[in-house]
Amino acid sequence: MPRRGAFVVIEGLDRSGKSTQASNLIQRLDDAQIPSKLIKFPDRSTPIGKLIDSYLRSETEVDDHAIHLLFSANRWELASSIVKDLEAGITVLCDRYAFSGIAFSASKVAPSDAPKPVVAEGSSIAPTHQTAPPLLPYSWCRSPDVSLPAPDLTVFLDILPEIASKRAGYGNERYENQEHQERVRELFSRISEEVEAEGVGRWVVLDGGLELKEVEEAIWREVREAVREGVEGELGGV
Ligand code: T5A
Ligand code: NA
Repeated sequence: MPRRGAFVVIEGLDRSGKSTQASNLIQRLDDAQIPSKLIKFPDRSTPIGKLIDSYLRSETEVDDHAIHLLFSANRWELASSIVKDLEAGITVLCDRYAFSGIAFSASKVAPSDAPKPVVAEGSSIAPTHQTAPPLLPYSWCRSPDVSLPAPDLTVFLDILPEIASKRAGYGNERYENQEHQERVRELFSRISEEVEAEGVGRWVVLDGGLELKEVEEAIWREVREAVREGVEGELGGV
């Protein structure tokens, strides 16, 4: 039986550079003659993925619970082929995964509940912001992805929403506004703590605001390591 491949996930806010870095990384793995495959979630090519695509472009309205379950189902559609590839010795690189699923859904608030400054007009006191209640409970958002194959390494490209918002193509899709992205960033931080506590692979935070080449080098250092380590261990579950 061949040594299994490493399961590597790239996560981050919208426009943090995930897809750019994922394709550079596949090239590097190729050059290093490490058999690898790139997948991306949402996979917009399947029937479920087409519905998700239409939702993200705001062409279709879907209940928040239902769309969350569809994002998860879109991962389950590919779960057995991910395991098969890993067992065949292929390193699987995944552009977004279950962590995006949790962070983007659990950060939703009703439009009317978006935080507003709470201070009387004309006051000299700096405004504070009320924390709006989430639309979907965090634990509910986690459950549909439980027991999906767990990554050996998750690279989180950290970027300030304000910087990401200045990058090309920002604002075209549903969640691309700074307030939502701020809440998503906080949730990713909570998820990273849980991943570490539960030992669901390694979670590495890299600065996605650096120059493209610098980010690429930093990712390569981590992935080279994971390719060496990952193949030794058993594949766990999310
Ligand atoms: N979602 C996703 C859920 O709600 N639930 C889920 O379960 C999942 C999986 C679409 C949305 O779906 C949500 C999250 C999202 O809101 P997507 O299809 O991954 O998710 O979105 P995309 O539009 O494909 O990708 P992103 O917007 O996230 O962008 P990327 O891939 O992070 O960024 P990239 O590489 O395309 O780069 C963006 C621009 O920045 C430049 C690039 O050249 C490009 O122009 N750039 C840099 N510029 C300067 N310095 C750097 N270091 C740069 N890196 C990239
Ligand atoms: Na992308």
